[in-house]
Order: sequence, then structure tokens, then C-alpha cells
Amino acid sequence: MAQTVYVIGHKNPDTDSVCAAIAYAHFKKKIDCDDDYKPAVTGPINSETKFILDYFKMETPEILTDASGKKIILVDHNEMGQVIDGIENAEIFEIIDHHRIGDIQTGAPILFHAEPIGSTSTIVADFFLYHKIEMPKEIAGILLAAILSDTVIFKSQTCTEKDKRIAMELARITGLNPEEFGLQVKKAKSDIKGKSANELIMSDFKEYRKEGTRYGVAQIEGVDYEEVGARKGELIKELDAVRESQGLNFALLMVTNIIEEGTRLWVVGDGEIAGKAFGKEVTDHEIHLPGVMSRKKQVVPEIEKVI
Ligand SMILES: [Mn+2]
Repeated sequence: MAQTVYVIGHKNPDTDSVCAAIAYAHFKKKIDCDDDYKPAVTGPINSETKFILDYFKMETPEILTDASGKKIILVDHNEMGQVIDGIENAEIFEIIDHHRIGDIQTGAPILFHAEPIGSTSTIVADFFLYHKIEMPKEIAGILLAAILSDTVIFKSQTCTEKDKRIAMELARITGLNPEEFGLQVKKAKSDIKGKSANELIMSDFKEYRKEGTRYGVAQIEGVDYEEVGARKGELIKELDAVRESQGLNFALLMVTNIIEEGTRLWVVGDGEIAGKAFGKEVTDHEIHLPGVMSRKKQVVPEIEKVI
């Protein structure tokens, strides 16, 4: 009997989690005609993702806030701190991800595909190519955009040869120049004018749990520090309000400069762990981290070493 399976990324959806969900739902429909696969998002999409979906004239997936009673494929995450509410009463079908193996458990055996590469969208594009499923131009386009977004136009430490190779293939299909298109994508994200402090923080915020400690790491990427730096007081205050309301021990905001390739790490709550993790003094809520751009490869592992 046909059933609806939702394909969904993490809370506070970023471009990779939205585009991988749309493309993977399309892929699954092609290889499994019996079931209906629907992309979904856990909340509103960010300005970068909106730019990309508009660019390729694609619809925003429906918002799903409670997974109870539903069949779900998770993309781009596998941690309880980031997953849609109600997951304990849902049926997880598959997980497709490029993060560390987290703490999600399933009752039944599932397909779990994880690769240590730059984006989930690289994995999904690879599935299309491997199974020789025809990729519509707009699907190739959103996958390319997501790879460029997650790898910071191939500059992130998380980027691999496979990401580059697949991105080049998607660039060929779409006729886009990855570097030029990547800058357009990043500019859509770094436009902070008219956004509230809460929007800026929550548009890319991930929660982590280790032993008794719960913490959050947000990231704002831009082409300089000035614009975000000018709003530091307001952002620090809001970050602390978010930390408080979510009951986190501490919260970090990575203000990342993608041109200079470095991060100012802002810290609220128990700041000792962050200072210890990077062996630096926290001054005015801030640690300067030259060369650091990746939350999952350069920040979270360092933090977890000292928790
Ligand atoms: Mn991702």
C-alpha cells in the first residue's frame, strides 16, 4: 500500500538540509514508484535558501513541526538535539548524513548512509549519478548551490575531492560557473540588513548534547566582520536569551569571515569550556580563531574534548 514518507533535514534548516531533502525525495520517487516521498522542512527557510529556490523556480517544502505517527527519512543530521519534535513516536526509515554519528536510535534496522564529506547534497547527487537517474536542471542546480554553501565555495576544511568532482558535474549540467554562482549564494546569506538579532542567530543554530552538558553553536558568515561586529552588544544579549530559554549551559556564535577565512567566536554562559578548548582567554565574550570556518570540524570536536 502506498504510504507517504517525509524527507526532512534538521531544525533551523540550512540550505544543505533543504536542498538535499527536495532532491532525495525526487530520487526516491524515481527508484520506488510504490511510495510517495515528500520533502519537508522543520521551520522557515533562511535568506540564502530562499534565494536558491527562487533562482531555480522551485517551491519551498511544506513545514512539518511534529513527526508523530509519520514515516521519516532524516537528511543532514542524526542528533537528538537537532531532530524534528515527535521523532520518538515516528518511524525513521533512513538517514543520509555527513556529520559524526550522533545519538539517534531506531527500533528497526534502517538504511544509514554517512560519509565524511562536505555536504549531504554531494551524497544525494552521487546517488543520482551512480543509479543513472536523470537529474532535472533545477535539481542539479539546488544540489550545486548546497554544496557551494556547505563547503564555503570549496574553502572549508570539510570539503573533499569528491565534493569538487560532483560539483563540477552539476556545474556542467546547469551551465553555471561554481565560483561565481557560489559568491552569489553566499551574498544572499550574508545580507544581515533588516534582520533581528534573533533571526540572525536562529537561522543557523545547532544544539549539541554531551553527557550532562547541552550547548548551542550558531554561525553567521559574511565577507567582513564590520557589519556584524557593529551589532555585537545586541547579538550577545540575544544569544544569552536563547541560551537561557533553551536551558543550555553555554552558547557560541561563530562570526565567520569567508574572505579572510577566520572566525570571531562569541561566548555566553559558562565560558570556561570554550576558553579551555582553544587555549585562549575569552575577552569581552570573544575568542579570535584565525583559519577556523567549520563548526563541525573545527569547533564542536575541540569543545567536546574538554566537556
Ligand atoms: Mn550539511
